Amino acid sequence: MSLTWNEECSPMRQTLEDGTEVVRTCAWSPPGCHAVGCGIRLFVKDGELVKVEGDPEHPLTRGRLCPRCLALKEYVYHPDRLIYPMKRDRTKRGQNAWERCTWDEATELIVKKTAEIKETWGAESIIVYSGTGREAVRYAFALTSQAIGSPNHCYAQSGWSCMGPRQTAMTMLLGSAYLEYDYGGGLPKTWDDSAFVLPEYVLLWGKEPLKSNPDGLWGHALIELMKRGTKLLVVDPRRNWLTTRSDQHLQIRPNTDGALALALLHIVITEGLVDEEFVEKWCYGYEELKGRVQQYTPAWAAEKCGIAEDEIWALGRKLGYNKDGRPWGLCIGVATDQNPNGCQLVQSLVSLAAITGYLDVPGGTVVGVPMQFDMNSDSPLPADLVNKCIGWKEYPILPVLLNTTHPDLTLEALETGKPYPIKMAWFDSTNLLSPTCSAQPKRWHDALRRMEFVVAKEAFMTPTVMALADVVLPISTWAEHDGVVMTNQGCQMGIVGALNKAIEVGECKSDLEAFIHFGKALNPNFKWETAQQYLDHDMEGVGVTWDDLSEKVVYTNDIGGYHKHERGLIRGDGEVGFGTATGRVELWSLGYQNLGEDPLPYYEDTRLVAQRPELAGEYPLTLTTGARYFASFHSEHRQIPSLRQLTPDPLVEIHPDTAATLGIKDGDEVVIENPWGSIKQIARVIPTVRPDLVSAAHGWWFPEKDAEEPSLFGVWEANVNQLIPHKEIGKMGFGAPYKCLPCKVYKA
Ligand SMILES: Nc1nc2c(c(=O)[nH]1)N[C@H]1C(S)=C(S)[C@@H](COP(=O)(O)OP(=O)(O)OC[C@H]3O[C@@H](n4cnc5c(=O)[nH]c(N)nc54)[C@H](O)[C@@H]3O)O[C@H]1N2
Ligand SMILES: Nc1nc2c(c(=O)[nH]1)N[C@H]1C(S)=C(S)[C@@H](COP(=O)(O)OP(=O)(O)OC[C@H]3O[C@@H](n4cnc5c(=O)[nH]c(N)nc54)[C@H](O)[C@@H]3O)O[C@H]1N2
Ligand SMILES: [Mo]
Repeated sequence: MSLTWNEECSPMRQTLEDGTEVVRTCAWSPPGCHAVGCGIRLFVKDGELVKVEGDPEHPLTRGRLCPRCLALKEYVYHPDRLIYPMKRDRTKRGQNAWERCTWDEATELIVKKTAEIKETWGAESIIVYSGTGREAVRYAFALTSQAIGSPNHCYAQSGWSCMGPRQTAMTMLLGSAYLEYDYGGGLPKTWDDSAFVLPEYVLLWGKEPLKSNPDGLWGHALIELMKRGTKLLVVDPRRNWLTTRSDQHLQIRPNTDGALALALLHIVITEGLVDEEFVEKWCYGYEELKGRVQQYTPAWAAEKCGIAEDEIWALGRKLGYNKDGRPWGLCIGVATDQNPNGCQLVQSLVSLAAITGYLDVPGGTVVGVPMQFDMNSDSPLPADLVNKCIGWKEYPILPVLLNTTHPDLTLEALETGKPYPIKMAWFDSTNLLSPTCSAQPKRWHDALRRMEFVVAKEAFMTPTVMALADVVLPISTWAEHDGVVMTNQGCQMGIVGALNKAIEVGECKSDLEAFIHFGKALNPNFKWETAQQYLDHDMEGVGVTWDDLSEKVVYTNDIGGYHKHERGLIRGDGEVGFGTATGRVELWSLGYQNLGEDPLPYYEDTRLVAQRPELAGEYPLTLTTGARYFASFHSEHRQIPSLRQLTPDPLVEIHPDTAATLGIKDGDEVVIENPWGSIKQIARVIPTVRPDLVSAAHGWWFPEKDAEEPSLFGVWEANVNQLIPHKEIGKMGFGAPYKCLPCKVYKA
């Protein structure tokens, strides 16, 4: 690995003639975003943030910014922002009965209650909940084990349906961290670097990176490649800006992806479009895979996916190995996770990238190296306590991969008190009652209301905090604290950036500062003194100090370059090969077999309907949920005026023909209903969705509505996760049907 930086860049802090200070920094959270670390210039006058601009000197983002960063000022100084700690009597949960308190009072209360609960019920009766890859997540594991001393850290999305399936297939088949298409992210000159090869194609599957910049991938890089000639191949049941500019768009029925992926393997294998040398040298189980995919013909998949067979043949042939051609890169999104067949779908896609020979070559699919920093190791807990983590017995993949509880089994433990009673919750970056990190949010609500004690760290009063918390602690935005951001949380760290503190607001603390604060207060053996010390330790793996990073603002990092398997950079033991038992890409997966799964990929029809054929008549439409919007990050930003104005309502997209049959017009309020729930959203009649599909928004609550129970800011009105069943997941415990539900829609 080697880090580089541009020596000609402006200094981190500069003062303009009128006294305005300009601070160069990188963005993360709050407000929420994934770890891209876009380059920022903050303009500060007399201690107040006056302007936010993109930093033209950032090697990747080069001055471009999305509307959420541009609206930061509205967020920082919003009158509803939480800027002091507050507490509330337990009997008044759900009521607006908050009292301002000091950090000292809040800390004293938390220390006392935590000690009581640990003493009576054991440390395992405390669960820390966090959401998606915000900055909090980096410290939440440490908060759980090092400060609180509990083994139970929970990401509450049913079936761990974000990264669970993707990371399973990547780890089991390759023993690597995250895979991403190559845009030259870690090269000093990115896509214009001489070491980079322009991909012929990017296969974009269930991902819309322009809006989502997901998992630390800067979405706009795709446009740079397209400008230079890369063609897009897209698999998505909806049309969008990218699909209309693609070489091929396969607008399949939702959640038939697994069938399509198997048919693509069928094509490249039966037509001899594989890289024989790579397969021979680096793959395990090719003959078995070949045998398995014979049955999955393009004709069979065309029927399942509701598209023409020719389209599948054409796509398969473009993805085949071509020794005289340029590579293609794999770019897969959360839609590949959010179904019970997700582990099999991603297994097929990783196999496809491997056997066509474009794994870890310039312009192909970059293999992630295991992380260089420590996010959840360093746990001081004894093994017998760690092994109490909820769901580890039932789903042994959890300790191997994620070190968290199983989300669905966590809800069951809250409800039943089995395997042991759960008494305390700590919300550390999730608003799970709003339709985000939950399925069946009313069940979570009812179960969590029974906790003895609840702490939350938040930026705004949310439905979750209003309903459940006894103490809420204010957190600082990325403009208000020092920190580190590494693209893809360190799994594909092409960029390592500094968060440089520019302003201060109220009594807010960063997640890192709060971790250090509570570590010292709760654990007599806590080993960190200051945030700076922790950041320095965090940077050891990349070989610089925090001060150095802060001053340089951003480094590019070659993450070990290409062909890492040939150079001993993937395996923990430094040997060549992949990080699997056989040292090869396990197309026939020993890992899957050990975990009770079929070692080869297979296809299952959407179980919800296949096992309940009676549903098909009553609920004729398929519901997909949660496609991202520019103006919000999950449940955040609903109170930010310039962003809310871009998307004022929860919208459900319906095809004009379907809408006409149902007597629905654009802008009508409609009911979306299935056997698990019924909600209302606003119809957006638009030809971008398939006629058999409706696409509903997630993350909606209404900060302008009544805050108290039972309204909770109107959180139940448009709450699409009420329509998602509990524990309808894959065999290894991952993948739930967030993007493939039966439903009906009618005018409200
Ligand atoms: N129906 C449906 N539901 C979905 C999805 C879908 O596609 N469809 N997508 C799912 C996916 S992929 C995910 S990952 C989950 C995400 O779900 P979550 O990550 O749980 O999202 P939020 O509920 O928005 O919770 C985040 C809360 O943390 C606060 N916050 C923001 N930044 C920080 C920070 O840095 N520190 C702290 N302490 N707090 C912070 C915010 O104010 C907000 O209230 O949602 C899932 N929910
Ligand atoms: N602005 C913004 N950015 C975000 C977030 C946010 O809330 N707002 N959330 C963050 C999080 S946690 C995540 S996980 C990422 C997710 O970001 P992405 O991985 O880009 O995923 P989505 O935007 O949910 O959906 C991408 C596409 O999947 C399609 N899709 C729906 N159902 C199916 C299906 O069955 N098959 C296929 N092939 N495609 C389908 C949708 O039509 C949509 O175009 O975004 C992150 N970034
Ligand atoms: Mo996610």
